[in-house]
Amino acid sequence: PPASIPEPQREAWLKHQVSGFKDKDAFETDVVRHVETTLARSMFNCDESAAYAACSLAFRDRLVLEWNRTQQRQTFSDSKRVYYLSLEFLMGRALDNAMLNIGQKDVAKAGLADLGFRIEDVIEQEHDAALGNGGLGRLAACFLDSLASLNYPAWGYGLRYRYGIFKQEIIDGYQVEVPDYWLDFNPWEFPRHDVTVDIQFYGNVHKSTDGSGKTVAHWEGGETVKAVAYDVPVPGYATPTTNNLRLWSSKAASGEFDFQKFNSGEYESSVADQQRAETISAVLYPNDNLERGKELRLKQQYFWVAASLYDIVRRFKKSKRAWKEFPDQVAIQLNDTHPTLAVVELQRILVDLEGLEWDEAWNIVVNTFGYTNHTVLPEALEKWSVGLFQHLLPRHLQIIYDINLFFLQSVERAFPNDRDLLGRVSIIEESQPKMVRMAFLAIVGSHKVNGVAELHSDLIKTTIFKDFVNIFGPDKFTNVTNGITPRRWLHQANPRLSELIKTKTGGEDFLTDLTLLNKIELSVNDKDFRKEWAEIKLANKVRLAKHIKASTGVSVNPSALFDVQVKRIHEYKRQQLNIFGVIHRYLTLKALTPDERKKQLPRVSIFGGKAAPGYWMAKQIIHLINSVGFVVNNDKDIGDLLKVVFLEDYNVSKAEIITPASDISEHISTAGTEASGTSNMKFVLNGGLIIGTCDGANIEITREVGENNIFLFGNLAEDVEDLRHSHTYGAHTVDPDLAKVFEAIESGTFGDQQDFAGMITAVRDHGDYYLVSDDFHSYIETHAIIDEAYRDQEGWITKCITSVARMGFFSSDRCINEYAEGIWNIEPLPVDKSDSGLGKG
Ligand code: Z2T
Repeated sequence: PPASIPEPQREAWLKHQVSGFKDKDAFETDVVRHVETTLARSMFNCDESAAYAACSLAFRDRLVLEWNRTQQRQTFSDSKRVYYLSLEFLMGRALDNAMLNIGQKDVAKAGLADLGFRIEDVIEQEHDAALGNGGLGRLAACFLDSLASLNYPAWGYGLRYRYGIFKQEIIDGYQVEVPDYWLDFNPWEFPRHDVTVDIQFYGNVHKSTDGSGKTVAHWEGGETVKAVAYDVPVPGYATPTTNNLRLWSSKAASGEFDFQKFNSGEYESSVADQQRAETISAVLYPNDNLERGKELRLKQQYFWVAASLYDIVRRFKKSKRAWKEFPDQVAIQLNDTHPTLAVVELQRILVDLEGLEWDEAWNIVVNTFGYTNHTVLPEALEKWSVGLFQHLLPRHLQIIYDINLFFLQSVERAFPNDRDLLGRVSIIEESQPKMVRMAFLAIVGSHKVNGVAELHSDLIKTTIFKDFVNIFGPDKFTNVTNGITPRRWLHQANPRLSELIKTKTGGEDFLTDLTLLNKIELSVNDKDFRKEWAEIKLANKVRLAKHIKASTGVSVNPSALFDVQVKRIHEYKRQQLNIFGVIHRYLTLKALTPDERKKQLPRVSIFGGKAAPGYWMAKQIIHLINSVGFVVNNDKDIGDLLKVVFLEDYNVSKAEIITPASDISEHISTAGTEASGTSNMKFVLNGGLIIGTCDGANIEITREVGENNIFLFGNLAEDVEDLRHSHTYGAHTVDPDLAKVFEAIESGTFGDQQDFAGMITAVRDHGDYYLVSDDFHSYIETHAIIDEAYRDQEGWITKCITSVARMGFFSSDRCINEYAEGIWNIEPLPVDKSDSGLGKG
């Protein structure tokens, strides 16, 4: 039972309760105290990293107060909570976000200045929390920000990886991976050594009959690993609500190591047990849109899911409600299929451990879960071999077989004599070896399935999940178009633009109601506004130019057109199309006379992104970009007309510098392959235009900003299949301009042509699966149109302002409200802001 302070002593508690910083003095007091006591240093030994540590601890003290209050409020109100299960949370830095969300960055800025520090330098000391690969993980982080900002009772559940996504170094033009050890000093997590769960693996199932003749399954033996909770506070913007992100860390069940083994001389094996346990949460799998079926990955998934469900069920049981009320108290969202075992685990808890009847339990399960699909790429759809399941999770395999049996029986009743259909929708794929199809399990175990942009949601209904739409009816399938948090991606990343917008929208309300952005369209012809707008973009480009110089040594002209493609490197995202286009531009410039060259528009092509360590083609693309940069950037004929840079180690904090500095960004996936994309939204929100295919959220961005304000090109999703077919069975000729690009590469212009042979043969000889050649002409033409549009600076600024004004739809707040209403059935928990211990400024 929780220990409560008796009434007579509570007055003393209230008197000393922590609150927001009254003023910068109060802030400084705390910083100095943390430097001198917590860190045991002094003013003679306080560098920027110590200032960061102390400043973070000072803010953390404030967060914790509201965090505790929020948890109390949510518990007492007994309201329904949503649990967002995600194997990835790409949080980035926490300090700047905490200062802005609490509304006390100004206080910190002034206070740090008094103490001898620039706030920007202090913020930069923080190591990104990079527990994710790309879009899926960053989406989870934006959702946490919106959930807290909108006062929804919500928890995130994830894994506390010791190593997040690797750090990328570029050495001689090649990617080199370096481990990302980020936990050296992390003030944002709170270990809860008292919150642990024992997780079982392997073993056997044995069945017995109870008194009433009912069969009961017992999962016995095997090995046990301990899950330890680490909690991270998630502050909302301009609200006291501070939600919780709970990350699980694995540890040997026996504690440090097994003393019995140790004492009996089995020292090595006792240490080995400990290491094997810790391996589970040791490292994030670095693949984006690819699943390789590794045992350790399945172990991670079960470890995290089982610990989270135990926690959720434990919390529910405290309420003493009937089991059938579980879905009225609990909504669980599956971020892709990674947590799908939760469906099976909850059924196991209810049937095996709590003794519910199968049907009653299953009803609870289905009403609890929602499943979000993030991709249609077949190589990314999770499948696990039945053999691996049998070995690692024998009881879960039995339950999956039962779920499948009852499901197929219901399909058989509704669609008699359709054997093909049964084979197509079976959760077990009858292949060699047999496989468990996790997406099908997630669909059957959830009451709603959603895609992440309109086109994507339509595609899943007509392709990979078509049969399920027939079986369950269309209402089970829905769309929730992704969004991004305007706090981090506008206010934090682009403070000057945020300030300017504030002057036209009447205050900061646009940061919590992004549709208010539409007010700036009234000022599109306001001279001063436009001038200020252009100055801000230039200042952001100057800042990026400095970063480029410092990190690559390349000087770029800030008034050139900045053309940016930063995202994970993947053939479907087509960085190869971009770099082939750059080579085409280079060859075109070279062929001009010096006089003609002078009339050309200067450009900087900026790339960034990580390749999965085992993705050979993606690494070749990185190498080609760097090789082209080396030649082009040192070509005296070219000068400032074209620069090509590859920015090392693209991550959330780099994105905060890059995004506000782009004129054009590239979102050029083969139509139908990018589920949504979210950086497209970030770039437009920051006053950049985009070149893109009719894919993912580009389509809805076009609908919102208008066709005149976006540069679309390329084939449509509906034509992709036929085009691929014609490559294989028709006469496939490479686009003539692209052929010239290949010639240049093959003649050694960018170094040893052997290094890039794979990229060329993929297009020329192996069916050009991603339609690089089919889209090349349209791509080049569209870039020429962009050059012309950019020459008209006034017209360009009009496009940018108009676009930003129309981006309100893409706030993750809108998106979270749609989930809350359409899928989770949860309500915000209102808070009295004056009741909070924090100020607002
Ligand atoms: C990922 O980042 C995405 C999808 C995945 O499917 C896996 C990963 Cl790691 C399993 C991305 C999509 O590619 C992107 O289009 C989308 O915007 C993002 O998820 C968030 O929905």
